[in-house]
Parts: sequence; C-alpha cells; structure tokens
Amino acid sequence: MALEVIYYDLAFPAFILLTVLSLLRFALYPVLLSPLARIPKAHWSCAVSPIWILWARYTSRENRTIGEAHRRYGPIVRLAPNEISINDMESVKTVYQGGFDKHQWYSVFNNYGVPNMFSSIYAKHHGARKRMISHVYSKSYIHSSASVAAQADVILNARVLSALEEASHGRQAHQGIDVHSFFSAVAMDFITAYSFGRRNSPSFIQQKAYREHWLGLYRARKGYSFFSQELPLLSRLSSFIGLHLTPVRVDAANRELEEWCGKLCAATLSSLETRDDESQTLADDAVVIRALLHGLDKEERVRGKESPIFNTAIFQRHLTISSEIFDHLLAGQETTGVTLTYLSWHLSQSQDLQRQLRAELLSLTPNMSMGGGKVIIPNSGQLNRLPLLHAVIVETIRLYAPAGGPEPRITPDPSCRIGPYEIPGGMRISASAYNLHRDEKYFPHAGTWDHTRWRRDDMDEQRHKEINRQFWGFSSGGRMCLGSNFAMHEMKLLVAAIYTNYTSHIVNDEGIEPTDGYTSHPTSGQLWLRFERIQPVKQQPLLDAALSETSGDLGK
Ligand code: HEM
Ligand SMILES: *[C@@H]1O[C@H](CO)[C@@H](O)[C@H](O)[C@H]1NC(C)=O
Ligand SMILES: CC(=O)N[C@H]1CO[C@H](CO)[C@@H](O)[C@@H]1O
Ligand SMILES: CC(=O)N[C@H]1CO[C@H](CO)[C@@H](O)[C@@H]1O
Repeated sequence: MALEVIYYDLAFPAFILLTVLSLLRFALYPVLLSPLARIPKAHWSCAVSPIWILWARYTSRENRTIGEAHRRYGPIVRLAPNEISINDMESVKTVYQGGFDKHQWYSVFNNYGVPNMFSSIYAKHHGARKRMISHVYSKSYIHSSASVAAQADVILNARVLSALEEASHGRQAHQGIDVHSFFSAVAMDFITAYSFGRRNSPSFIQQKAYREHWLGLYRARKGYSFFSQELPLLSRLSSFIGLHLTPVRVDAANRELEEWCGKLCAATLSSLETRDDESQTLADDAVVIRALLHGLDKEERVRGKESPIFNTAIFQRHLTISSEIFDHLLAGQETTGVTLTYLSWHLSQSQDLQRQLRAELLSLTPNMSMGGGKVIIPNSGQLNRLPLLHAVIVETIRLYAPAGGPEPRITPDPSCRIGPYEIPGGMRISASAYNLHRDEKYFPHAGTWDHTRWRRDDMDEQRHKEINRQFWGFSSGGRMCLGSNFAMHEMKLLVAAIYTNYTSHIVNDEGIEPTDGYTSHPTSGQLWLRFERIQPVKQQPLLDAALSETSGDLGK
C-alpha cells in the first residue's frame, strides 16, 4: 500500500518533468533556441520534424517543393530540424568549393560493398581515390588522347552512323528510332571503351536486345533508394526482422548489374596482364583501368599502410577497380543519354536551328561530312570552340539538369557561416542545379529552352561571367563531376557527326516531360525521332540548275 502511494506520488511529477523536458528538447530547443531557429522554415513543421521534406522526397516532388520554398522565403531555408537548403552562389561557394564532407546519403553508391570516388564521404579518402584517375579525365588529356580519338572513330563510324543509315532507309524508316535508348547506348559505348578498351567492351549500340535488358535492370533499381538513403536505420532494422522496404527484385537487379561489370573488369585486368602488344590498337587501350592500376601501385609504394584507403582499396584491388568503374558507367550513361535526348528533341523542333548548326559544323577543317562514307574525327580544340554547338548543349543541361537534385553535404565542426547565419557542425546542407538553374535573375524565362542566352556577343563580359558561374550542371569544387570534360567532348562529337549529315524530325514525343528526382529522364522513357540523310549537293549542269530554281524550293 505504502509503495503504491509513493508510486502515485512520484508518477505525476515525473510525468510533468518528462513532458517539460521533451517539450524543451523537441519543441522549444529546435523552434526557438537552435542556431537554425532564425532561418526561415519551408513549412511550419520543419523545426520539429523532418516528415514534411521526407514526404516530398518519398513522393518524388523534392525539387519543385524546395524551389517553391526558395521563391517564398529566400536563398537559405530550413527543411528539417537539422537540415537547410541553399540557392545562391555565395553559399554554394562556401559549401562546395569549401570542401564540406558528403552526407552519409552517398553510402548507397558503394558498389560491391566497397567505396569509390563518388561514394567516399570524407575528403581524405576521396582525395586518395581522385589522385589515381583525375588526370585521364582532364580536358587536356581527353582532347589530346589518341585513344579517345580512335575510340570515337570506331563508335561514330562503325556503330552510330551505320545504325542511323540503316534506320533511315527501308520500310521501317518512318517509325524512326527511340533516341533515349539509342543515346544511352552511345554514352555507354564511349565510357566502356575508355574504361575497358574497345576489345573488352560490349557494344550497346549494336547489341540492342542486351541493351534493353540492361536498361530494364537499371530502371528497376531506380527510385528505390528512398529508405536506404533517407531512413537507413529504419531500413536496416526492418530488414533485420525480415521486412524488406526495398523490393527483392531491386537487389536482384543490382546483383546482376554488379556481376556484369565485375566480369568486364576481370577480363580487362587479365588481358592487361597477358598483354600482347602486337595486336593492341589505340582503340583497345583500357585507359581508365590502366590509370587505376598504376595509381594503386603508387599509393601502395608511397603510402603503404599509412594510406587512408589501405583497407578498402589497396587491400581489395579488384573490388576497388570494379566499384570505381561501375560508378562511372552508371554516372555517365544516363546523364549523357538524357542530355542528348532533350537536345535532339529541341533541335528537331526547328529545322532553321539545325541549318545554323550545320553551317557552323561545316566550318570545321576538316569537316565531318561523310565523304567516303566515313566522318573524320575533328581537332578537339576546334570542335570545342564552336559557340552554337556549345550553347545548345549547355542550355540543355541547364534546363534539364540530368543530375539536378540536391547534393547533400555536412557542415564542419564547430560551425560555419552561411549568409547571415552561424551554422553548427553536423547539419545537412544542400544546393541543387535544378533550382540554381531556375533563378530568374540570371536566366530570365528560366523554364524556356533558349540557347541564345549563352551568346557571348549579346552581353558584356561581366554578365557573361555571372551566368557561367550560375551554371551548376556538373556541380563545383573538389567533388564536381569527374566526367564533365569527357561528357562534353563525346556529346560534341556525336552531335557534330549526326547534324553535319542528317536532319532530325519528331515522330513521337509523348511523355517527354522530365521526372523530378536526383537524376531525371523523360517520363515515358522514350523519344522517337526520324533521321534523314542530307544528300550531297550534285554538280548540276547549268541548265538543270536553272530549271530547278524556277520549279521552286522543293528541298527540305
Ligand atoms: C551530361 C553528363 C553528366 C552530368 C550532367 C554529370 C553531373 C554530375 C554532377 C552534378 C555530379 C556531382 C554529384 C554530387 O555531388 O551529388 C557528378 C559527379 C560525378 N560524375 Fe558526373 N555527370 C555527367 C557525366 C559523367 C560521366 C560521363 C562520368 C564518367 C566518368 C561521370 C562521373 C562522375 C563521377 C565519378 C562523379 C563523382 C565525383 C566526385 O565525387 O569526386 N559523370 N556528375
Ligand atoms: C567539307 O569537307 C569536304 C572534304 O572532306 C570538302 O570537300 C567540302 O567542301 C567541305 N565542305 C565545306 C562546306 O567546307
Ligand atoms: C528535372 C526535374 O526534376 N523536374 C521537375 C521539378 O519540378 C518541376 C515543378 O516545379 C517539374 O515540372 C519538373 O518536372
Ligand atoms: C557523303 C554525304 O552524303 N555527305 C553529306 C553530309 O552532309 C553534308 C551537308 O551538311 C553534305 O554536304 C555532304 O555531301
């Protein structure tokens, strides 16, 4: 009896105390006292719970939801008790050029259970991985590499142009081709050739059935990373009790893709070991894997056990190489394929723009017209300096930002300054190309595709610098895209080869609207275009020429 009395006597005050403490911890602190309390909230609940932003992510509405918040509340907003979003270049510079570590969110990009450059969280580990390969992805290396040129020659002539030639003739010609799938294949062929060498690479352009199977697996895993990325603890706990928040078929697809890449890496490594130099052509050079092997040797020799990546990389060479390469194939395939898809869609809407582009392309010396049925790979510097070609690609990446979602980083200890706020360490902070590219101050009518906004002669030097700085399609700082120069180069080569000799026309563009996500693509996953070969201008006898002039312009 006495015990019970004491129990009741204490229970009530204890209950009050607990309530007060939780109010302090979960309401008063985050709402009023947290250093983040002064930052405008995207939603009233953001100070006490992350549910609001998690829901936007779960329902694939993240980019527009955050965009709306920035339009209402300015360039720095609070998304959750421990998370903020930024949308101005000053803050972007602080975070991304400032080398803030990545958020654990990126751990899901470990392949084979081993980290790679992209999935490395800490600058130290990342730096050691980047040192091994960044040189073969630099602009000067790519532009002057004889292997890149030889691989481009094979891909463009033996695969791309012959596929287009076939598709533009015969009874099926009016159906055109699905360029979303086709351009993903082109992107894949470029990266696999550079990674494994031509001989050890599959050709996605030519092996259509296998490509579709592969893309099917790739799509199956897409969109299922929500639980493992946003709620890793819940995800692990529930799989511990046998409840899989990520469907089993997603794991199966992942395993099959990993196996596929693992085999290609193993075959390349063994052919490097038993190399028969006689039969090696430039196109067969496995540039990236060779750089990785060399880099691992050097890291072991120079740093040995002191290396920050000793356990994960030097100790597990083959897995490290596979993890790195698999990431490149995933990072480079869809992004580049989607950019080319939207670019060809916009070009197909204007024969006039195609004519302007063709005129510019024909100024290359030598140009890429298919004399003798083949294109000549042009000088990289010259190709790179064509202003219209550059503008149409950059504008496409601006508007469709194929890797345009928020890129989460962590604020460093003890604190950092973002705009007028002092932010403590350990907070999640991100910017997105999607929203930076929609800032009307730099990009008026931001929702419209307009390549002329990049035209240099229309603006002063200052303005030109400003809008270029606002372009964030490849991110910025130490963790910016490794493959940006490679991607720009392959896209320029491809667009130049096609549009020098063909015109393109829309057959079916239903469902072309982009999805909203970390990486985006056409909702339908397809775009059907028809390509028509531009016939060589025949040396006509004078009379013929005069006649055809009077019969009016029947040309396309
Ligand atoms: C149009 C094509 C491409 C676009 C728009 C693009 C965009 C991006 C962006 C925005 C990031 C930063 C992501 C983040 O921090 O969350 C990134 C990183 C990366 N990209 Fe790309 N990318 C493209 C093509 C490629 C290609 C062809 C490769 C092939 C090697 C590649 C390899 C990588 C790698 C390895 C990283 C991680 C870099 C690091 O953490 O240091 N990307 N890319
Ligand atoms: C393109 O190059 C070919 C030779 O490869 C040349 O005959 C032709 O005149 C060039 N076209 C233009 C417009 O310069
Ligand atoms: C690329 C992307 O994610 N696009 C979506 C972002 O949100 C807008 C709405 O503001 C959608 O229209 C886009 O499809
Ligand atoms: C061989 C061939 O048909 N080449 C043509 C490619 O397209 C250009 C026009 O851009 C023609 O001039 C070439 O004759």
